[in-house]
Amino acid sequence: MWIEANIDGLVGPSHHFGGLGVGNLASHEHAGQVSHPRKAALQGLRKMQLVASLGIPQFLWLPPWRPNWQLLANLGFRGPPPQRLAAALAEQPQALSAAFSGAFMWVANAATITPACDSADGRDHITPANLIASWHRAGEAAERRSELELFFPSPRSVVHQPLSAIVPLRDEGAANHMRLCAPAGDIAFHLFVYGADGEELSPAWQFLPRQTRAASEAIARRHRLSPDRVVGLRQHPHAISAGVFHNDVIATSHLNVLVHHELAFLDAEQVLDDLEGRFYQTTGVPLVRRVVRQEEMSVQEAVASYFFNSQILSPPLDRGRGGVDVPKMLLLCPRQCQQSPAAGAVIKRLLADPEVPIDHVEFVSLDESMAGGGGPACLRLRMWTQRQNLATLPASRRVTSQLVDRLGQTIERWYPHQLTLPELAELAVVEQIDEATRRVHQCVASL
Ligand code: SUG
Repeated sequence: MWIEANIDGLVGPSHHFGGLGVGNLASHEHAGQVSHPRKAALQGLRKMQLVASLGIPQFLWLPPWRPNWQLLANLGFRGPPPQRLAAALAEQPQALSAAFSGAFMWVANAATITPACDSADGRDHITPANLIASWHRAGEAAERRSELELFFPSPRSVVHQPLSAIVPLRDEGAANHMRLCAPAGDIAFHLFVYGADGEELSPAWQFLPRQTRAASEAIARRHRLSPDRVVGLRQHPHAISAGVFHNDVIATSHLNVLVHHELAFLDAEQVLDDLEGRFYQTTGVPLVRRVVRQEEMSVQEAVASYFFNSQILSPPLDRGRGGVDVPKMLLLCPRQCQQSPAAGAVIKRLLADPEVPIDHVEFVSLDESMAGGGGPACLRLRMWTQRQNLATLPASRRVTSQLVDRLGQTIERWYPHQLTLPELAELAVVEQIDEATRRVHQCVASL
């Protein structure tokens, strides 16, 4: 029995709105506004606590250190720290924002993960995403390597190098990958979604597509996935222009359930019909695919409400013992969906559909993350493990009520209440960010 575990990225103390998300409308809209790192981290922690409280294995990754002095040095900003920071702010504010980036919280972009049961060599394969489309994210792969190796030790797993940092191989990780499988978890199909083939550019593009076909195909090859279980899908250019910078902004999936917008993919109906047939033949269970039509919810509304960035979760059935009702599947939506009549109608339709196993919905408040374009699903990376191997995953990163309490107190005490980009050039703020990072690392190490 293979089960899904979630790893969430803890928001760091330098969380701010730099406006650097390529094709990401929320990021652009909030650029330069006042951020609230403490609130952001507590909101993310509460989401992890909720998922853990359902009996779903929930882990977290800690924030890397900020600022990234190496990045500033590479860009030629040298000298004593105050001078370096002031020069970056004056001459290239994007560089200052990138050096203090808190975007690592969105770990759905950290890597593409495929479990051992899917690979020809019987090992888990992990490709850290190179994230080369944006200023502030390209350094994350190196920073996350030790956390990845902690969760995926050799020789059971292979943590590959990120794909080469070249334009045709733009890769943004699990946000553009969907693993569909039977509820037992071991027979799977992989959907890779990309916005461009490779090096081509088009004058029709409003925004640079962040994932390429060349990158997705390389990942499928190096992960040794069976080609007859891999499906490539092109993102609809209309969706990218409307602010769908990752597939998880327009499609969501879990086990044998796939919900997507009709404008998520280009010319994919035949491929997806075919997939439904093959999925049933191979797994013996139907692929429950539901399409949201444009008249039901426009792409603009999907981007505004972030409905498709909801997480679908399966609480373990043994929680039902003792008379507690357990939902078959739960939909964890951003609270913005409550303000969207279109999202409300789609949720109602899914709950009423007897073939869709989702029978419960919860709303979470993640406003600070949402303002940077990150909903519930962006904050988590899924991994699959055999139930009996769960105990071998790093206990220090497991979200328990004790960890939540202690981390909550640490965040309350040490994280900045609010931040703006110019404040990041102040030495006192830099020291506070450094101290807060040290405190959360110490807090987790001490448990
Ligand atoms: O890469 N936002 C992130 C949001 C990532 C969301 N992830 C998924 N969809 N899986 C991004 O655009 C904002 C940073 C800023 O505003 O400067 C940012 O990086």
